[in-house]
Amino acid sequence: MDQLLDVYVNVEGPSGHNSKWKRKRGSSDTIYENEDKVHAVEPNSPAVRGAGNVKSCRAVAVCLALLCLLLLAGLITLVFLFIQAKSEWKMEMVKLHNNLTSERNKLQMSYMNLSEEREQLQMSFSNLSEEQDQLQKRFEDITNERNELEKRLLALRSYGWIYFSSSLYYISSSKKSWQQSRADCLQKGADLVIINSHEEQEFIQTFKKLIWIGLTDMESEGKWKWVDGTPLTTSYWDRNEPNGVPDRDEDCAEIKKYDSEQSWNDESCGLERFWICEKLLFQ
Ligand SMILES: [Ca+2]
Ligand SMILES: [Ca+2]
Ligand SMILES: [Ca+2]
Repeated sequence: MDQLLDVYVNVEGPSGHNSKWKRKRGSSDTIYENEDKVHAVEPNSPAVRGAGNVKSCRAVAVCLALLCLLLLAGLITLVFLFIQAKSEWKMEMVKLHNNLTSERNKLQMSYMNLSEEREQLQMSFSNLSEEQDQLQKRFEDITNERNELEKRLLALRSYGWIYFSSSLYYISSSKKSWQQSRADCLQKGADLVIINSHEEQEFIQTFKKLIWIGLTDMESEGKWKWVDGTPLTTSYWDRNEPNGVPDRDEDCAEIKKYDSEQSWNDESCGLERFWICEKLLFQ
């Protein structure tokens, strides 16, 4: 019997059926007393488990609340960072837009300057082309003139004319008076030679003849003039020349001492001498 009581002591009654359980057992109050004792100290009883569940629920709630706070703080942080990043992005975009606008304006200005320079270069090129055409035409005209002069020179050489220092000279092969000599030159479109330089003086002397030159004082004794009316400035008179006085009537100049630089002599105009005509190429 003691063993049986020990068995009931260790048996847990089904929940909600305490009265039935008590009827079946009905033989011993000791057993029920032990049963109450068992319900008072059982750690796995529903009351104990309910209290534990409440504590667990509270802990879970606290944890969930903390987790929500953390999530909320993280979300706020993310929103703040997003707004800040968006603001910085907008500022960067504005800055980039301003830089692009400035670069575009510079490029437009450079393009305009280059366009103006191109137009100026085109204008200069056109002007240079026109000048080149004019120079080319001028060159062709000068070439034609030179060719024409060469032809005329060749033709004049065939008639006894000689070219020297921008003039043509005709040396006669016969002798005539000073007036007749000059008339012959005028008929040829020239005149008696006028000696303008030392080189021309030396050139005339190379013919080594007694030659009339275009110098006379027949209009006014002692006032020597060239046939073009210009007064005598540089002279090459021989020593003691001119010695024509009124009674000797020497009013025309000739080359006499052609071996000497001072070769001029005044002589009577009626005497016959060779003569030299001079025709300027450029008058
Ligand atoms: Ca001359
Ligand atoms: Ca004289
Ligand atoms: Ca004389």
